[in-house]
Amino acid sequence: MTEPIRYHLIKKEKHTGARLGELITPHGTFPTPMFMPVGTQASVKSIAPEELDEMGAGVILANTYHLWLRPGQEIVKEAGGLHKFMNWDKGILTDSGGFQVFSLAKIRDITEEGVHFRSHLSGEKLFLSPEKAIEIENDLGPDIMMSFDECPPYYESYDYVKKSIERTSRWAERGLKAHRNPDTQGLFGIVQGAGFKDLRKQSAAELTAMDFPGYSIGGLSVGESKAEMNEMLEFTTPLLPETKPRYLMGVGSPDALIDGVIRGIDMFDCVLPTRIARNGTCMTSHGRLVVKNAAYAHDFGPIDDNCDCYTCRNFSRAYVRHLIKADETFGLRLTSYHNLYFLLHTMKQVRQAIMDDNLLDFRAEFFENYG
Ligand code: PRF
Ligand code: ZN
Repeated sequence: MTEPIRYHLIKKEKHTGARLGELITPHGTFPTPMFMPVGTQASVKSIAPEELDEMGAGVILANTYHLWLRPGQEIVKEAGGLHKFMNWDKGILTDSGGFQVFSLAKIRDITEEGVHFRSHLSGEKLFLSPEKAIEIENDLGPDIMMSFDECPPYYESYDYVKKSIERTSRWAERGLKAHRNPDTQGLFGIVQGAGFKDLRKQSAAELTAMDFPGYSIGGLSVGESKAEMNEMLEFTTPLLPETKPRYLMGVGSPDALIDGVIRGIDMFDCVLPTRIARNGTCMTSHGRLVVKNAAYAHDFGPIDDNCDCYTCRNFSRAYVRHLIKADETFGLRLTSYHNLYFLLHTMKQVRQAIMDDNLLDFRAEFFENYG
């Protein structure tokens, strides 16, 4: 079998667990560590594919759950798959829907077979199983697909989490069997285990035995402290094979990205940069800036004086603030563009710091400025 997804480790940073590498996919190669912008409904909200390309996003994320409900995977398949449907010819990764069902849908019943729930759109009764999630992901056609998992709350009981990870392992196995395109789409396993190290270890052992082309770490950034997340990462990444990519799901604050990279993570995704952008908040080299605030009404400088993105090169804080206050959609386009550019650019600096073996110095300087 030819592996659709290959990870190439270029070098390890001297003083940390950070890895510089690249991920080779059927739709191009992207450098790692990488942040993946989220395009839940086959669109990174307000940003065109051409713009994602120019800011250096080699891979984006879409959601099985949302696209299954609307427009339905049959329509995406009829279009020739997600890449053609949305006119994006670089990497695409889809989440399996499990996490979205748990966070969005109502009245759910988790059984060995799968999850019963009601659509958050229509209220209709639906059922998602490992086989169904994989069938939808096969139809959507991303380069990387996620296994169907359960993400238990971080402070759930030991007994529940143990049952949950064992079921997630059985679901991963069922997903592997149901996967129809293993030569063109890489399926990742998802390590769970909440805050229990021995369960994280068991989950990693069961999943790595199934030999996935990549591994995600799920169940983090769900309400625990940053220190707890970092401790769990430090424990978990060494349990994963060196030769495969490691993806930390749903993490997107710049400080957490850097701390994840230091602990051996290669890929991240999060709605954070685009979500806060729509609400008038920017990530900058001096920390978060609420450009919507009255303080910027007369400020004709750029959002971030260290940023050379389209927004910062051409528009002032006062103008962007005005657009957002006036509900002009161009305003949220400008802040979304800047925030994505900022994270992608930060990751580029992180890769350079790994190359130069000075990631800890980079971290210290970044944290001092970011606050
Ligand atoms: N599982 C899946 N998707 C996810 C998560 C998870 O645990 C998280 C947790 N941070 C975000 N997205 N399938
Ligand atoms: Zn900018």
